Amino acid sequence: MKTILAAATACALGGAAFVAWPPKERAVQPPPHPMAADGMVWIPGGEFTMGSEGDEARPVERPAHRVRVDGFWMDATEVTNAQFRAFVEATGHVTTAERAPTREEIMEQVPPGTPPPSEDMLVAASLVFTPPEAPVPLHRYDLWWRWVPGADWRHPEGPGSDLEGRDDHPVVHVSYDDAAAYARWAGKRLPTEAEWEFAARGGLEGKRFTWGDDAVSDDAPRANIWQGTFPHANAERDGFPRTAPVRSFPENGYGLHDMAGNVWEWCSDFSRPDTYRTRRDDLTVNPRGPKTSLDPRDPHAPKRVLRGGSFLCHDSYCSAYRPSARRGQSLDTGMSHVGFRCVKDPSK
Ligand SMILES: [Ca+2]
Ligand SMILES: [Ca+2]
Repeated sequence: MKTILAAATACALGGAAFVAWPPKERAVQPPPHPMAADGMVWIPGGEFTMGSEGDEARPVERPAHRVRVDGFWMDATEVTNAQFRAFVEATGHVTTAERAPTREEIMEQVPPGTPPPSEDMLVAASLVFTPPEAPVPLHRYDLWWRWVPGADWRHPEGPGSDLEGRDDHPVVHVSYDDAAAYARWAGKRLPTEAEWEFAARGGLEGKRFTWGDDAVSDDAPRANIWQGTFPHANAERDGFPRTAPVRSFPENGYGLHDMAGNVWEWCSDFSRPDTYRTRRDDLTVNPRGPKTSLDPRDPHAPKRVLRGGSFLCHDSYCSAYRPSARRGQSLDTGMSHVGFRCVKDPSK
């Protein structure tokens, strides 16, 4: 739901898996595609181990299991503010965060008997990361997520902020519906989480991170994540306290940037904690996720999967920049660290 409750799920996650390098499929010539020059790269498809049995892996990442995905095109970067602006100017799209929710919309996503929201909740708003001044308990996400009226993709930190100098930063404060609308307009679609994870691994088999097994180091950042002590003291050793321009960090083995960190990315699968446990076959082919979502802690809000972690991830807190890390997010919730990228099927 478009509420602070959605932030509750905060970060979390763990990793490992594999794919031979170079993958055999790499030898296959990518099919011709009119969008190939539009910032997309060819992901050859193949088999890999999805999920993780590693020490950092959360229950939702287990069990690791074999999956095969067909080849597809994928945006080399997260969708930028400039790209999203072109979509809005062409279509007149108004994002979820720019519309005031109705009382009925909110009541649909809370347990029966919940008191109706107050009038001040019925305004256009979004959740903005607002660091506390001192250490706080790490389960108190409500101490660093603030419901800010007027926060939206054009105003990432709320009224008074803008996109000056941020055309090449990833768009944020986009709901699943906004991301899906952009994808349709662009003639693309959102990735399945199997496609996303296969692509994030970049052809590396069984590695903890998109770059291999080398540990995350505050002194040598490999992605736009958090350095220092979360959530009050960001050492900013990577140079970016919030979003970074896309392509600021090295690409992975498939030519993709920021599959670890910067902003979380929407996938098309509904989110359930038992998704992997229901996969009985030795090889699951092109999985598209469950038919409905389930979050036992928040059962009334439909959720889809987010991948990749964000500029708020640190190994002391969530390590969600691992390629197996996954989290559910309610469809109508945008946040200041959530964006997306698109994929496209090869031309027949
Ligand atoms: Ca950073
Ligand atoms: Ca990302």
